[in-house]
Amino acid sequence: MRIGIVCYPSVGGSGIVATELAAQLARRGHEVHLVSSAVPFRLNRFEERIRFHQVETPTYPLFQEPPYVLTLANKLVEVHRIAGLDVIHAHYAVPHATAAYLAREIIGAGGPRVVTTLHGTDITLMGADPSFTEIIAFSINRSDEVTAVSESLRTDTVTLLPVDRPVRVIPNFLDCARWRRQEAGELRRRLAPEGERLLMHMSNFRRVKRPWDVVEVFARVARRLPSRLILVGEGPELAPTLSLAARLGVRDRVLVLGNQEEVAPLLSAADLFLLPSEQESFGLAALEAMACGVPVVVSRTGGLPEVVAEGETGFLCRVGDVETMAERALQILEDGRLHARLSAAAVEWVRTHFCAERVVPQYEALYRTVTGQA
Ligand code: GMT
Repeated sequence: MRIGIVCYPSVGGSGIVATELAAQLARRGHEVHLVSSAVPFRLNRFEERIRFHQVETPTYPLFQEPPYVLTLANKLVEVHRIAGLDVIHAHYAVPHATAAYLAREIIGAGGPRVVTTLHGTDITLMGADPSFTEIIAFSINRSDEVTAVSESLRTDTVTLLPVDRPVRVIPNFLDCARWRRQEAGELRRRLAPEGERLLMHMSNFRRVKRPWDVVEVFARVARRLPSRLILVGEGPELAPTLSLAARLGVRDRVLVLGNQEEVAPLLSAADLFLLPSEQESFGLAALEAMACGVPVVVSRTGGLPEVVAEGETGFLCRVGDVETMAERALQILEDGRLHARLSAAAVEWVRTHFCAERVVPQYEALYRTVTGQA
């Protein structure tokens, strides 16, 4: 099939999943056209059969807001005229499914079908904002098929918005050949020269991630165990988080790495992963950690209970309950047998449920259904 994939290029789970889906589809023989405003963050390997199309949005002094949704729709029509797309797969309802809808209308009969995957922010954060409700619901309702990355997000979508289309759940996935524990002895020696325990957090440091809780948990752990905290990613809450670390007296034990492309080696050196988010429709970072054999302590919110097996691959705690999170973290870090059990189960859990070979065929089946080839 000829599939157009539309996603955000920036660091974030939706762009990562869309890019990995593009790679997996290309390897299965499909022709993939990735459409975005810049080369997506993880499109860092050459893949035959993936072509990237950049959306340029010229600005004119008269118009204050760049009309991205229009230039994206225009680009999708252009790509269709060149490639004859069977499907446009939009990752996010707004603005991507909106632009895909416009493109389909412009192309008219015999044009591509629109599949929309919901990733969370558009529903749980923007969906509740009256400035967006109507356009999000419209863009979902006019899609030919709609998927959500977790059962929790599916429920939120149909509860919060006037959606009349069925929403199927297709979970996020990883290329398990790449996402696995790697030999990390040398890296560990550098990151934890005194044999300290390594805790890690990775996010875009937005308020929804509650990175201050990471530091609160770490400070409690560090009082009992020699340990270090590795922070991967960047965002508006990073500086206040580091100020808090300084106030709590642990700043010198926090290593700030910024955005990193290759995180599997880093994760392989870690003992524990923390994700104390307020909301997380899926929590791809926790999945990546578990794939590398790292037990996780996460908040019980959104789709995380579907991603983390409580007591088997990590622990789920109430949002903001840093005391319990710290207790759970210490329990895992102080008990070698528990750590080994959780670590092995985490790898197995991801392999059984979240590898590309299991999930990508679900998208292919959906494309066949939506184009009448089932
Ligand atoms: O919240 C983020 O980190 C970014 C956001 C995105 O657009 O990539 O993530 C959302 O989609 C990811 C991929 O499906 C999910 O793993 C994240 O849980 C989801 N974020 C939220 O729900 C807040």
